[in-house]
Amino acid sequence: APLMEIDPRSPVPKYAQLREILLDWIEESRLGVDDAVPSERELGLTYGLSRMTVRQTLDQLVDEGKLYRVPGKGTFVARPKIEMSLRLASFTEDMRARGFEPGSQDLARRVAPASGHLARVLGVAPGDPIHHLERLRTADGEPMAVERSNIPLALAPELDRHSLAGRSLYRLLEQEYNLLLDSGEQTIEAGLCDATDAKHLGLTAGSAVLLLQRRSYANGTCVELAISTYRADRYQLHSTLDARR
Ligand code: 16G
Repeated sequence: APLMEIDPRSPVPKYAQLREILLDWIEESRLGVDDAVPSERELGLTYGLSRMTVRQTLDQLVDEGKLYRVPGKGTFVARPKIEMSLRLASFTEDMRARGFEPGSQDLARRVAPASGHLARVLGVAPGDPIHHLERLRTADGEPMAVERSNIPLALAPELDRHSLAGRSLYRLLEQEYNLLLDSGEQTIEAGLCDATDAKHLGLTAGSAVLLLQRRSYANGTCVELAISTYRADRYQLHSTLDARR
């Protein structure tokens, strides 16, 4: 393929033209994941651009998560983000389907009485005992999300007796308690990672994250309220859009 050039007469700003060029390199695999992008100086010389312009392009691509910087080393091609599943799938199922090895590390487990708010959300009485499970979820050993699950104790007594290390919670609920999750609702919003989750996820506090709240039901009964923090640098949402008829 012919090398793209910067067209000085184009109405498209130069930094945006360079962005297209670099994205082409990535899409055509001329630059692979973790490959170094030529330095600002080199790019400037090759394309006749000022260093300021080149930096603007690189900054933008870093902000978008297409590239990442290593201080003192340079700028590199980032891995493509994982498309977050918008089905009622378990983390384990979802990661396996993508060819990653799912993992789970217990951060905390306890039983505590439901606050008024939690009771309302779960449809139980305030003060009813609730399992709180806090887990770090990994894909091929890499931290991806912190998931906090709230499950009424009455629905899954002795859940705390079962180890969840390397095990699927949804599977366990199905096998041990006959709770087959069949519907749910979920909100997803942008947020900033707090210091605790940042430590678990290997991020800097204040990094962008996706905050998810999911309520899932088995046969009309709310089984789980999950409040989760997903890495925004590793996940994106994708949906198919049908025109309204
Ligand atoms: C998903 C769920 C989570 C659930 C987990 C069970 C969100 C947004 N989604 O990640 O609520 O606890 O699956 O996964 O948190 P597991 O069966 O692999 O333990």
